Amino acid sequence: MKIERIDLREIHLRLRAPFETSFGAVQDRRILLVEAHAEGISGWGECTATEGPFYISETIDTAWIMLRDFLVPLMLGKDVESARTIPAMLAAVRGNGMAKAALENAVWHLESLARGVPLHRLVGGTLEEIPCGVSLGIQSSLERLLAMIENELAAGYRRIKLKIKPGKDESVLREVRRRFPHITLSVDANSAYSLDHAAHLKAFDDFHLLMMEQPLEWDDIEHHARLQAQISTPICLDESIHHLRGAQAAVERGACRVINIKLGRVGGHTEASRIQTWCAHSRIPVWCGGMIESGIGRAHNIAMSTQAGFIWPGDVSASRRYWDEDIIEPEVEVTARGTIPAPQTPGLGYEVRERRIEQLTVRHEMFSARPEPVAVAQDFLPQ
Ligand code: OSB
Ligand code: MG
Repeated sequence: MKIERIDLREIHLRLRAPFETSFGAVQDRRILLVEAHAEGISGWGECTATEGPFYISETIDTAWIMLRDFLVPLMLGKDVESARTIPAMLAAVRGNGMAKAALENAVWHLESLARGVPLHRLVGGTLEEIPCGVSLGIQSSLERLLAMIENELAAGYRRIKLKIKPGKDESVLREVRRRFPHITLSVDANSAYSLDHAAHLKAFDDFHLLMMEQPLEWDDIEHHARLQAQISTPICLDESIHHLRGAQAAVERGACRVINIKLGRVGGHTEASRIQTWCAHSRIPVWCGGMIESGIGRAHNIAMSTQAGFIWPGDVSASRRYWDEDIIEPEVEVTARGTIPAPQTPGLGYEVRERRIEQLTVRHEMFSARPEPVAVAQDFLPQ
């Protein structure tokens, strides 16, 4: 497939309710979409960078610049036999995994359409359906949080994850556990604590959490290893993991017992697959994290999660939990058993609603491969 054209678009999409983590709240999402064209068809990827550099260092605007000035030029006009070769083509650019993933994943989608197979099969997925959990933002009232949990359990979700930060943690967890003694419960701190809080975090052992996600610094391995040695709750790393080598180092150092794989953070389907394969071999559970994606990112997450290493429920949930109207058709729905069936049609398994995307677009740049120099052109030069 020769990559003939790449489009970058920014759309604005409003969440049904604000989503609050330890690093801030968001309601109006700015989402960067990448569309890659070849042979008369196109594939879509979503950049999962947030509006500000508060989760990891990338933002939607840094990703746009990286794509425009460095990554798109490396791909345009290139003949790509398989999307799996893309990380090597982009290797000269350091970091910027979310920008790279948006581009690589668009080509994975394109390739799945060209080959006429579902994307999840192309990336190596074997599961017929994926187990789903929900991530609940920090709430101003405990009553409200308890009602939300009740509601998500009734909808069938298999794991509840609560966002926490200092002051919004132990007392909340105690009440949630009192009300729901047996549910599968986890917490995510998004780096809100330091090793000085070790004794405080040790007290969470009493809550029998499935895991504690990224309690310490966003780029750390060592402090997490020291914390894990003191607590019995398994630590799950999110922000700290950017590639297979990092995942191996973290596991071998004892910094975590679980890994959250996010497609954007690890740079795309190719690296995500490598990490899940190694973790499955090493008996490290992995699960798919979310970045409050639109339907395009959500569909890629579903495809990734059908690989056999993804044994714990992920943060991939129904479109309607986030959006009044998604940008794919049908929207992502979750069964009463808390699962999403892997779609069986070629490509993402969901149609991209291009007219709706057009309406939501606030910025659009198009990049075309220069036409091939024509061998006979000199015959037409003036004598
Ligand atoms: O740490 O998992 C996280 C959203 C934004 C930034 C970081 C995180 C999250 C979530 C969202 O937890 C989960 C979802 O998309 O449902
Ligand atoms: Mg997280």
